[in-house]
Order: sequence, then C-alpha cells, then structure tokens
Amino acid sequence: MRKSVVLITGASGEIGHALVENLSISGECDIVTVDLQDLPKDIEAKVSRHIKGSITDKILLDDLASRFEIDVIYHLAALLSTRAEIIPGTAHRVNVEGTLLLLELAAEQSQFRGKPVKFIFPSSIAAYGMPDLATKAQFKRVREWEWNYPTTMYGANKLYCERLGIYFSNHYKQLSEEKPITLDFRCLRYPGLISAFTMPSGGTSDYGPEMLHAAAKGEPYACFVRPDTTINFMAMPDAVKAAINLAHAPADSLTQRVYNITAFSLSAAEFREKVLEYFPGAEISYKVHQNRQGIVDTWPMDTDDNHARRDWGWSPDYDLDRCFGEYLVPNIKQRYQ
Ligand code: AKB
Repeated sequence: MRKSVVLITGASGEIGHALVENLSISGECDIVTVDLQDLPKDIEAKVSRHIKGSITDKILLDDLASRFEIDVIYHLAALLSTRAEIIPGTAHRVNVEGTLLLLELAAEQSQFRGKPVKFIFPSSIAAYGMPDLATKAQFKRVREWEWNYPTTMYGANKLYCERLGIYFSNHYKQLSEEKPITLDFRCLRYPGLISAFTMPSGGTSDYGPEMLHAAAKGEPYACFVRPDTTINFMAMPDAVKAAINLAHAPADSLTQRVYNITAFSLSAAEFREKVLEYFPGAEISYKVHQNRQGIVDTWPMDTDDNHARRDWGWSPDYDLDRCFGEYLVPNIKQRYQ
C-alpha cells in the first residue's frame, strides 16, 4: 500500500516553511517535501520525508509517484521575478516545465486513484501588466481577468501556468470517449508577502520586507523603488491560511479556478513611515533601481478579491496595523534580539 500524503514543492522557501509549520500543527496529513535545498532545521522533524532535488527531474517525480498516493500538491517551487529576469531560460524551465511535470503527475494520480488530486498553485500580482502609471492610477483594484499583460518572465510563467492548470482540470483528454477523472487546480494570486521569520530572495516586492528586516537589525537600507510606488502586501500567516482554506473549500462552492487575494495596499513611503513608527532610529533612504522600478510600476496598486470572499469565505486576519503591531514587529524583534 502506498502512503497517502500532501506534497509540498519549494518547501524550504518562504511560503513553504510557514506552510509546513501550519500543516504539521493540525497533524491531519503526512507531509512529503521536495526542494533543491535541505529543509531548514526547525521544520525537518515535521515532515515524513524530504527529497532534495529539482522538480524538473522527471525521474525524481516518477519515483515519488511510485511511493506515495498524493492527495494534495502545494506547488510552491519557483524562481521569483528579479531572479527570473537574470536567468530567464532557467526560470522558464523551473516555473513552466517543472509545473507541467507536476501537473502530469497529478493528472496520472487522479486517474489511477479515481479521485481528483488537488493542485494548489501560488500565482502573483506579477500576472498583471499595467501599461503605464496613469492606467495604474486609474484602475486601482483590478479583477482577475483584467490587465493580464505581464512584462516579466516570472509573470508570463505564472499566467501561462494558470491556464495550464485550468486545461488539466477542465479540458484534459477532451477528445477521448470517456471523460477522465481530472485534477482539481486551485490558484491564488498573491500580493507581495511579508514574513517575520524568513527573508525574501529574488523578488521585486522584496523592498518592503527588506526595509523592515534591515531596520530591526539596525542596518541602513536604500529602498530600490520611488516613495510613491504602490502595490498590495500580505502577512505570511494570511498567505498560508488562504492556501489551506482554498484547498479545503468544497469544489461546488468554487466558481473559478484563479482567485485574487489581498490584505492591504500602501506606497513605499507609507511602508517606510510604518517601519519608522516601530524603529524610530532606522536609516531608510531611496536609491531607485530604474529597471526593478519598471517592473513594480507594471503591477497594480491593489487587487479585487471579492470572488474569494464570496466563494470560500476569504478574509485576511491582518490589516496593516495588526500585521505590524501583532505579527511582524514582535516576532522580528525577538528574532534579532
Ligand atoms: C516577486 O516579487 O517576484 C514576488 C511576487 C510579487 O510574486 N514577491
């Protein structure tokens, strides 16, 4: 008998780390993880098995499929927006081809078991592409189907993988006589995420968390975007809660496969003010990196998450004040004490 498990790819990354913590507390499932890196020490004991390797390795994935029955896949492994611009070919191989291999694995397991494998996929505000600042200012809260014109490799990868997930769920083997049991793809479009426990790397929304962590460490920080730059953000516990809640939502309550979720939207200047409220001595200046600025300028100010609220009861626990006052600042202070 193969063991029934939840599979998490990219488990050593920011979301993965917090997701393993959270799922292991509920104890509802055995967790198997895959990552290029070892698991961080503090979560090692919380998983049944960690496999160190790449999601682009088909032999590794086949071996995994032969050992485990996978109920849910949280596919978090990805190269983020800044890193993907530096090595776009690799980004495509990991973000798209790796996702395709996992979707194929989930499709096969769904058919073999006669039960849909749930495939939880984090997409991003990077799937949007506002053509200029005037349009960004005019359309402040974008809906899922609007402005889907990403200008980055990462954003294009995410948007395409959303379509692939929908294909595998709704249209896979559409020419065959019998409709197969297909996987159940569910996707969240996240804003910039902020964790008190891990530092982001390779993203372009990283200026927010970097500002805060630098202030807590007593280090100066030069923010790489203009003060007026506005996008939405979310505390990591809300990001994890959303992924788990979407995975648990009854299939018949879902009217779409891709959902925006948001918590609060603010400018880099407002982010800086908030950090200064708690770390009054922090040295935060601006040194704009024109190319990274160009990327953030294409991301919307905020996203409309009404469908997630209506279909599966999404609501963030942390608005801006609670996020800083109750989650980020107390935990970060303790971390760097
Ligand atoms: C990035 O900056 O690439 C990510 C994202 C917005 O998806 N944090």
